Amino acid sequence: MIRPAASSARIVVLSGAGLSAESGLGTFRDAGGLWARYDLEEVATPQGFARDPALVHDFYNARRANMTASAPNAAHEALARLSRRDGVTLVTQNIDDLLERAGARGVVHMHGDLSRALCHACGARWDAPAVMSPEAPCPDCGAAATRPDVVWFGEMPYRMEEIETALAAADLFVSVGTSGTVYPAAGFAALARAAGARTLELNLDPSGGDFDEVRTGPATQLVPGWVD
Ligand code: BJW
Repeated sequence: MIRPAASSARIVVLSGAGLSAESGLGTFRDAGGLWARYDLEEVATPQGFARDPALVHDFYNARRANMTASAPNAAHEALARLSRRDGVTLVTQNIDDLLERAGARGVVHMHGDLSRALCHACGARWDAPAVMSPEAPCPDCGAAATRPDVVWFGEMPYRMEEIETALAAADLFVSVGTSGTVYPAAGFAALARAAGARTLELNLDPSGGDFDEVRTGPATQLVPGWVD
């Protein structure tokens, strides 16, 4: 059985929407998930944003309000405890701040951060207001091109070099609550395994990915059970 013991000194954890599901934030691809209710081409691509920025802002404003009203769960808290050990890298595809609010250190938000705004024109970043609108000017260049600081399809995920370095050095790779359908994150288990790491999946439903061990169940039970 894989545990985060001394033999697993360098650990990379990749989390997905399943980590925050029990905090009341929707997943994407489960029945009734976000992609059953919204067209991803319209709300999660640069082309969709160019066509209808107000619709995209509505989608993210609603999710920001949900995030603010939600609280970290036992799985976020367990990963926060883990993040205080040396050699641990927490990478998340989630754009919520629940890991940080649980006290996690150094979280790598590869798909961005719902709490931040980005200017599509000049690349400036700042704290997002509760409600963003297409008319709001960038505080740096004045362009009316502000967007949530999140990574859409066709865009380069953030901090890839750092993630690839951590994967190459990992003794253990753990995937928590992600369907493993979106690249490049979907390829991390295979990369870590090719570099010599053991791989473990903690998920409600197995993703069918490249794992030495798979444990099924809700994140709030599996993650504390593995960490502590
Ligand atoms: C529980 C649970 C509980 C539930 N407890 N578990 C072919 C055509 C076109 C494009 C491509 C192509 N092949 C590859 C691509 C590229 C594309 C891609 O992967 N497309 C695929 C869909 C095919 N990727 C990109 O475009 C990315 N960029 C890119 O590749 O750049 C080039 C590059 C290459 C190589 C290196 C570097 C760069 C960008 C992807 C951006 C994704 N953006 C989104 C939306 C923005 C953020 C947001 O709005 O939140 O990110 S899409 C959406 O999916 C979101 C998520 O982060 C991401 C992953 O979803 P996740 O987290 O896995 O959620 P679900 O819902 O899928 O799964 C939930 C899981 O939880 C399930 O397994 C449940 O069982 C589980 N669960 N309850 C435990 N209680």
